This record gives sequence, C-alpha cells and structure tokens, in this order.
Amino acid sequence: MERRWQGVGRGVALAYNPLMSDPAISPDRFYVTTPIYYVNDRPHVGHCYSTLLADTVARFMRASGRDVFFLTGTDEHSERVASRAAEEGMTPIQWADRNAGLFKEAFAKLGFTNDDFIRTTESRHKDLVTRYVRTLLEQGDVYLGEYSGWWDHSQEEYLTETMAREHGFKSPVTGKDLVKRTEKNYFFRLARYQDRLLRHINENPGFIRPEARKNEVLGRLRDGLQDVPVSRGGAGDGGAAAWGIRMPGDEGHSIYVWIDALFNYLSVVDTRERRAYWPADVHLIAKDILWFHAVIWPCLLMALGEELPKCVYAHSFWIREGRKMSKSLGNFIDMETIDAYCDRYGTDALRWYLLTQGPMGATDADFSYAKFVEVYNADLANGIGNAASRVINMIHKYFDGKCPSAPSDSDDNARPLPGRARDAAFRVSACMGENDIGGALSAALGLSNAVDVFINDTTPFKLAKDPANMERVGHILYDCVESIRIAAVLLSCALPEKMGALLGMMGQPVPMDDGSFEEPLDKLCEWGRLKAGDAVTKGEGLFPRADGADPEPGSR
Ligand code: ME8
Repeated sequence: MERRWQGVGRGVALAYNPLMSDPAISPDRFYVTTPIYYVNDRPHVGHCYSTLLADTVARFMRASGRDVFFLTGTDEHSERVASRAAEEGMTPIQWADRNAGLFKEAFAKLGFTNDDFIRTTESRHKDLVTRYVRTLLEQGDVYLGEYSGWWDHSQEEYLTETMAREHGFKSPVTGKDLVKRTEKNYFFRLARYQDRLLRHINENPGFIRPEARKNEVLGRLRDGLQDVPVSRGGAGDGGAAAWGIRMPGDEGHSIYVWIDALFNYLSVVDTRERRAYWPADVHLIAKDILWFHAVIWPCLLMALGEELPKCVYAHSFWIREGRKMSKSLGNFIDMETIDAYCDRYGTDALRWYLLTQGPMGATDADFSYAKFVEVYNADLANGIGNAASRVINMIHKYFDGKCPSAPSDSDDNARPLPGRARDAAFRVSACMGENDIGGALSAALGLSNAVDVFINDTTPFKLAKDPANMERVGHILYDCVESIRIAAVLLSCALPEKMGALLGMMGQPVPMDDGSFEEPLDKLCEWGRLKAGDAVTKGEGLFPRADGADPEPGSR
C-alpha cells in the first residue's frame, strides 16, 4: 500500500519545520518501525504503546507532507513458539498464525496506520535473510566456531560471564535461572566493528535516545565486544532449532531468532519500490531490547555495507502499581481492558493518556485509572473539549453560528493568539522531529489553553451585553476559533477521531484515514483560513467529563 503525498514538494510541505534545515534528514521519506512482537504472548498495553508512538509519529509526518513508511509485525521463529505449539498440539505455524492474527486485530481496532505488517515466517523475509547471512558468510563476517555461555532461556539470549555474575546467574529481565550452554555455532565478527560503532555513536548524538540509554550502551561497550552466535542447532536441540530459517549451506543449523528478527527492518523495504525508504529514520523500541538494536544491528548493517538507522529510540516500561507487568503476576493491561477503556471514553482518550503519561523517558510509568481520569478531565474534557465548545457556543449565541470577521492586524499586541498559534506549530514540529511526542502534544494543547485564558481576560460574554461591542466580540471570537482550528490540526495525530470531528464542525478539511490532510500541515497552520460567514456547527460534546467514582473499565 503506497501512501499519498508522494512528491509533495519539499519547501511546500515543511516551510517551518526545523527538520528541513538538516540536510542529513531525507526531506521526503520517513521510515518508522516498531519491534516485531513475539507471537507467544497475546498483545498487551506495552505492544500497543510502542505501536501507538510509531502511529502518532507516522500520522504527523504524513500530515507534514512526508512520504511515510510505518512498519510493525511479528517475530515468529522463537524456540518458545515451537515448544508452546507442541504443548497446544499445534504446528508452530498454526500457533503463529493464531497469535499474529491477534496482533493484527488489536492494531486494527486501535486504528493504527501501519503500511505493512511483517511476519518473519513469510518467504519475502526468509529469502532475504538467507541472502544477507550468505553474504556475511562469504565475506568472512560469519564463521563456524564453538560457544560456551550463560543462556537466558526466557529471553533467548546469551549473557557474558560478567553480566551473568552481576545478576546472580539469573535472567536480568525475568529472574529465571541462567543455564550454562555450549554449542557449535556460526558467529558474527561483532568485535571487528567495535571501533566503528563507537565512533558512530560519538559522532551522531541522536543515534541512541534518550541520553540515559546512550550512556548505558557506552558503559557496556567499555567491556569490549565479543563475537556473537548467529545460529542455533549445534547444541542438539533439533526440535526447536528446526523451527527457523536454515543456515545457508548447513542444514544442521538455523539462524538465531534475534538475527532473523532484526533483519525485518531491512528485508521489508529491500524491494525495488521501497528501497529508498532505507535507512530507517527511527526504530522505536523499549529498553529491554536496546543492546540488539543499538549494537548488534548497526554492526550487521556495517558488515553488509548498509547505511545505519538515524535513531534507535528506547522508551521505558509501563508498570502496574509499581510492579513490572508479567505473566506470573497476571497484571498485564490486556486487550480486554484496553477495549473497555476505548468503549467508555473513546480510543482517542486512551491514546492521549498513553502518549502523554507514557514512559518515553528514562523512567517507567505506572498505568493508573485514577491518573487516567485526572488527565482525561484536565486535558480533554476541561481542556480542548471545553475551549472548543465555549467558543462555538458563543459564535452560535452572538453570530448565529457564522464565523465572525477577523480583526485587521494579526501583529497587534493586544492579540496574543496569532503569535501563540505560530509558536505552537513551530514547537510541535520541532518536538516531533526529535521524537518528543509529549513536548509536541503539550505545545498543541497549550494553544487551546491559551484560548481559555484569552476568553477569561477579554470577557466577550460580558462585552456582548452591549450591542455597541459586537464588533470587538467578533474579533475576539475570531482569534479563538481560528486558534482552536489550528490546535485541532496539530493534535490530530494524537486524537484523529475527535479532532476530525471538531474540524468537521468548522467546515474544515479533516484528516484522512492515514493521518494526512489534503494539504500539508504548514498550509493548514497558516493563520486566517477561517473566513467571515463560514458556518460553525455545534456537535456533540467531544469529551464528556469522566467520573472517577465509576469502577475502572474492564474491572471484574
Ligand atoms: O522483544 N511497557 O518481542 P516482545 C512498554 N521479538 N513497552 C513494552 C512493555 C511494557 N511493559 N512490554 C513490552 C521482542 N513492550 C522481540 C523484538 S525486534 C527486531 C524483536 C514493547 O514481544 C516494547 O516495545 O517481547 C518492547 O521492546 C517490546 O514490546 C518487546 O516485545
């Protein structure tokens, strides 16, 4: 599915976008990825969160006129899939089909706009992985050797002696016992790329984000890199290892699931039509899989002579009541709960909570119903929702639902809103360019809050009591409604449904299903598009107030 906006001119689309001043960033294309999720788990809030971040960035970039490719999918060749399928009396692919379907369904329900959904069991992926690994073998970057290390079965990765010791020979992620394992394996010469990687990280401050995560990687790199296994099978675990992509030229081994998985980012766009999307602009992941993305993946790419992604952004975790969400605690925010929130408050409300309160930084975020209600009421019901209805109601009361005429001078000091709108558009764009979604949304919401403040300061509802003031009242309301329009455009990547409804009430272009508009964002954010006499209709309340006394959605 190719996206619209192809060929939208550079300067046109992003006249104010700071991204444009950086020639290293492709002005036209934008490629964003999420991790591909293990099909052993059912989707939960963590998977939805990473994919939501990507969806929001993708929508914003499309609206800005970029030609976006947004990829998500499932990682299916894990040993656990084979063993779990056997327990369930299914073949691995039957089990994978079932669970990949659950991810697709969950993402479709949440309205995510991914351009593709890769399953690593598809031949388009497997064929290319075989080709990449064959190239690495032929050029001597992959060799046959023996490996002995501490195997974390729950994470399907080896830990170095130092790491294993540090964590008391337990998995740092799940706490399960590590097992000493020796296997004959194919290895990737990771150590060969250490200096180049270090140089790259130091020369490209935006490569690993946020800063805390970069420092973590740099710290670990001080121990030095060892070659890493890229195959399975030498340990005699035939059954599980048989579920995987064969090692080229050696039927006894299959390619290690992590190597197979990382290649998805490249394999999906390694076609004639999509090649130009590479390198990815951002791989959105969480901190659990940072090492693979910030160290192993770039080194594999260097070995293949490919360009490196521009940014690996590793967010933190959603936790629940201070505790990690896990199967054993059974405290996941699962799809049933997510659906229940969406049914009661709307999908946009859940998007807003996750986007503004989520763990984008270096610390984990607690998912809490009380916080959800607080944020919903403050930002949506009493925020943009209330500002919009206040303004629209006054336009109905005093101007018969027709947009009043604009004052003549938008640089007039007594008119703070045109300048606020310009600043908001600039800040939203600057923040999105830095993957600072929270910053972007707070700048956009700040504009609608400024409308409230302006109404309280200028009191049009009082002025309107004297017919002699009606021109002034009209001027005030014009600035308000025009600001609300621009805020709605800027917030539409986060709140596509509700902002679409609000723009519709103002007779304005609404975002299409993929988040783009008929015109690029900078045009839509130009002051003065609403014209005197344009009909402004009253709609249903956008965000009815939430009552925290109601039981939590989905609670049983
Ligand atoms: O690691 N909070 O897959 P996975 C926030 N297949 N995000 C969370 C989360 C939480 N509590 N839990 C999970 C894998 N995530 C590999 C990836 S990529 C080439 C291969 C999200 O199913 C977050 O993005 O375990 C995390 O990195 C990812 O799910 C792990 O998904």
